[in-house]
Amino acid sequence: MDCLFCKIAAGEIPSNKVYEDDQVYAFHDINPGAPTHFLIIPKQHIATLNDAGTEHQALLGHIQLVASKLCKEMGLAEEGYRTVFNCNKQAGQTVFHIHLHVLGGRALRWPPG
Ligand code: IU
Repeated sequence: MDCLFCKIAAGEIPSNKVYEDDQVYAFHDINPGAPTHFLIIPKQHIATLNDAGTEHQALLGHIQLVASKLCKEMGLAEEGYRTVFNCNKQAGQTVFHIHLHVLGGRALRWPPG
């Protein structure tokens, strides 16, 4: 499969790694939207959130818990941070391998644009 994020997770394309375990890989976004902006991706290819099913329930929960764990370690937890899955065109999804955006380090506006 020709998927950029599969290649990043496999270490075939370099990235600025934040965290890795048997299920997920996290790396700094190349075009950060906040002082801290990293992505958490499953090692397993799932194109969009629409393609996730009950078999991915634990994996999706794991991704969210990795986000909070890393934010605590980075000192972002007290001030706060945001986690976002963009799904498909109108949400601005550009890479079709699900990724949880984690943004922090500044006040974030709501609702997002
Ligand atoms: P989106 O939700 O699909 O729009 O997010 C894709 C993100 O992936 C976006 O923030 C890009 O800056 C980021 N990204 C990256 O970190 N490394 C890459 O090689 C590519 C995109 I292409």
